[in-house]
Amino acid sequence: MVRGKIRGIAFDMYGTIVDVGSVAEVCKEVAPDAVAFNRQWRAKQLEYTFLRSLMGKYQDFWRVSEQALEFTIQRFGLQASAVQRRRLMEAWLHPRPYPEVTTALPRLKERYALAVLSNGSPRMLRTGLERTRLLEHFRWVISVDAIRLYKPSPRVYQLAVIKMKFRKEEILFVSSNSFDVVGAKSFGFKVCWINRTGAPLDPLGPKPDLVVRTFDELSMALE
Ligand code: LAC
Repeated sequence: MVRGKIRGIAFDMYGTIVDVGSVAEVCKEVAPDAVAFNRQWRAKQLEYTFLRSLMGKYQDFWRVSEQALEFTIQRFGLQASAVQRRRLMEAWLHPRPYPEVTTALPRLKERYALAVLSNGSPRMLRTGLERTRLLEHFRWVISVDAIRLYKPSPRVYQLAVIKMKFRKEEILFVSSNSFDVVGAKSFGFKVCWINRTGAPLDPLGPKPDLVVRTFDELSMALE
């Protein structure tokens, strides 16, 4: 149970609303083990966000993803043409929502003001949400690009407080990414961890208020 009044819900995008695993389908074009390739690509993408924030050398999530792709191609000893690289990158503009998300969001929208708070660049977020027809459910689409820092910097979560104009205790932050859950809880949000796979939580900080497997379970827990 989440205690206290919640007025708004801010969702992480990649891995939470949309399935990062869907990018693996395009990876089949260049990599024999597309799942391993995609996993490495995603891990490097996140690692580069942490490194760039620490170094104070921000580049947007599209560029970071391109650099992570470059590393991954080399790490796997693969060849990829410019056209194949472009197709791989464009998979981030055609994300696939988790199945229950499309029906759960309209229900949540009836009771709460909804936002996306993501590392994604404004173009990636807008295109992805338009193509999945999810854009209409969100009152705010907030990209870290506005402050040129990545999650889990507290300044990213503060950005949502500024845009949504609720107190941080009135915002429920929802993410499937463990580092994001810990970061948001450490900042002071109420937090729900969407743990679809039964993964362990990174033991770095405070625990989430709520742990569920799907958006449907989240919706039920808030009733
Ligand atoms: C995001 C990353 C964490 O959407 O997936 O912010």
